[in-house]
Amino acid sequence: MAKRIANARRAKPRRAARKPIIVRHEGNPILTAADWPYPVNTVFNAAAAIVDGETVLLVRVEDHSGVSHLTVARSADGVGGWRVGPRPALAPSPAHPEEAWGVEDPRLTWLEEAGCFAIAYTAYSHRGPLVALATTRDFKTFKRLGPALPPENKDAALFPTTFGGEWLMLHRPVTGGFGAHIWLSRSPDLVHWGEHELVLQARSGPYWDAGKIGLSAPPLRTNKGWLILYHGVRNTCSGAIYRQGLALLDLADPTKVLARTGDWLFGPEAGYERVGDVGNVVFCCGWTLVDKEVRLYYAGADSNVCLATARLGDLLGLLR
Ligand code: BMA
Repeated sequence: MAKRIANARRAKPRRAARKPIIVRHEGNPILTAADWPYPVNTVFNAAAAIVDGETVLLVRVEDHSGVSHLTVARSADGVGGWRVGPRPALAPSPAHPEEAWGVEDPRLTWLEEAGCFAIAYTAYSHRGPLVALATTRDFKTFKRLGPALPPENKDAALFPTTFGGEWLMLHRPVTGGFGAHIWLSRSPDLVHWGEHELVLQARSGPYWDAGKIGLSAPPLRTNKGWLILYHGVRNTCSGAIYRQGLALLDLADPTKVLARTGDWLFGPEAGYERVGDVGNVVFCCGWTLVDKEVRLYYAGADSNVCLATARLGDLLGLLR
């Protein structure tokens, strides 16, 4: 007995404190409505890309009617010195009734074979949100390809390359009574989509991603597979909590899930993530890769644009 107590009292060797994998930028939020050259309610859920060495964000902007459009913001270092466009870049068009209630949550992918960016966005129609596509080369002119998938569907992004001559897109249909999961569809021409396959499912029970899941940032090609950032929603008595997690899809066949994090990667902690128009939300639509550093552009509480960084190797390490 005495020996057991002595053993219990023996000081355990201290483990060095683990460095956090996700590091929030100390200047967060990096963009708010106060940075906008015209009056708006909130700016959030931005797509991101590196264009000619600059970081370009396509930011969702909610006006004072509640309807959203997209505006371009550029920065030389992706952190500060943002130059915000003087007017909306992609706003609901009367020629596109599917956008009647707004243009939301864009994801950008550089299409290698087509030599242009694809924007997958949520077009909010009178009869629900759907997935629409547009392309651009310069973020000044945009070519709409129209609705790709009918309501209710959101959280879509394209892969940068074709697979056997077909474009692939991840997206998140909502199936009444059967939850909200991530699917993959194929197209020969970016207009006609089919061969739909279920890829990643929401968990059940108490898990952080049990309520519903959806793609966050577009698939990122790594030598281990396609790195997927996705959001998970947990419904609680006081509302939903939106957190972010990771999965890895097979490089040659992205319908195969190679790994998925059990825990969330990051969730609402800071005041600017806890409090806002929709509290307890971290929501990400874009990331960039700069010298093996992944820069996540995400929104806190549907009210701002924030930056967090992580080493690519550390993220992949979570998916072993
Ligand atoms: C989702 C989307 C996002 C939003 C999130 C949290 O369903 O509508 O635009 O950021 O909810 O409110």
